[in-house]
Amino acid sequence: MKTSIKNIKALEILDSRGNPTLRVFMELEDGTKVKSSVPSGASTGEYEAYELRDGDKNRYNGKGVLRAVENVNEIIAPALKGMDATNQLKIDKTLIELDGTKNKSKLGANAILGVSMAAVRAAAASHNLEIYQYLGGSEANRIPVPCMNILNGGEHADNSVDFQEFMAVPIGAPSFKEGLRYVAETFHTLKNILKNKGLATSVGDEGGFAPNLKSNEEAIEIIIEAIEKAGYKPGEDIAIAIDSAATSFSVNKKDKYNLKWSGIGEMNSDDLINLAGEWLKKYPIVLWEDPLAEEDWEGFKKFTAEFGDKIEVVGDDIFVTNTEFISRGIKEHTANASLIKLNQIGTVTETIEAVRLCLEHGWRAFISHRSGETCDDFLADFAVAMGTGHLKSGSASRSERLAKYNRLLEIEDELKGNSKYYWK
Ligand code: 2PG
Ligand code: MG
Repeated sequence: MKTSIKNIKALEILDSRGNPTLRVFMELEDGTKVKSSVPSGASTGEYEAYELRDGDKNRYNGKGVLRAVENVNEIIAPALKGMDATNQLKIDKTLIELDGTKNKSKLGANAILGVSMAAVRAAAASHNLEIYQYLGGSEANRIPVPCMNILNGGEHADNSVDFQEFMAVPIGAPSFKEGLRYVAETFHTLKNILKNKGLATSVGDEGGFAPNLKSNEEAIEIIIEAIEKAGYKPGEDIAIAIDSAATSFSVNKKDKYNLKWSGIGEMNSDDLINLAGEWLKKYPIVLWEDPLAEEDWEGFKKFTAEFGDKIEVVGDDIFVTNTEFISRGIKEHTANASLIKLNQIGTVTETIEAVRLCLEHGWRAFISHRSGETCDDFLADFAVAMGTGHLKSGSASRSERLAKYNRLLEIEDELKGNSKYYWK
């Protein structure tokens, strides 16, 4: 068969932080050749699928992925050879069975995801289809609103800001192209403001600025100033989204927090909820991700009860793109959206299942990159295919971030006026 898998091979490459990751090459019988590269997180959830690293301190501080590479070359490749690349369900099921563990710790979710994504890419290419068409069908035309993380803190930066991501969200733009321009201009204006204040304009892992600010709130105020100075109306043209990544400053991953980077110190869940309430009164915030830590189901529920009718409350570390946790969240009203990261669960099929589960229950699904990325732009096509309306891929600097945004520009252009762009 033309679309049968002929060869699979993996290679150890480096991600945007200079840490090893995998690139998987796949060849089909009809001569189609593709490659896919795997991202890697820093503020990871406890129950994410397992990222297999060598642990050999003599190489890359133990972060090598030669075992995962070997698992692709020696175990996965022989098992998948001859299989039809268009049968994604079978491929992903086979990968899950070959691994046999609950969290993909035997072969490594990094090994598995590289192959799973390569199969999608190969099948699409073999049919002369773009990935967003192959996965999303011929009517896939919704381009996601780019939630651009222009100010970095927490574990993604070495500064005094506790909350990990402050995103500019071009909710009032007429198209993706214009939306991207709105927030890229805001990014550049922010740089000038920081410079004029004598603050650092170096960037964090996701390309946003990482200045030492006097408070977490100053991050929002300075972004609002940048939005206005760039000529836009806060809340109308551009709104704000936050990812607290609260697990990273939680002491017990539950209800005790220590805002260590700013030096604010101890807080409990109620303190964080009250703080959010104050900010929501003052600032045009439309989305808040991980306002509380991954084991703080009670806090999350309270937060959602208070603010869920006004804003999108997204669970990242708490749900880890896993339908088991999302189902519990839906039942317990823990949030009203889930973050979606392919490598948190490890196969394309399971990621699509997570998205569907959200949409079927009136939740939103927020498609996301990882803080460690490559220039692979699979995520952009995936977001259009899922049609979930928003994605985050970092800032307007660092090519691994722009690769996704630029791909979305391409897709919007290709759809020749038949695309849709709207916040909700
Ligand atoms: C997050 C992500 C991506 P990381 O917390 O949402 O922005 O960070 O990849 O480090 O988990
Ligand atoms: Mg997050």
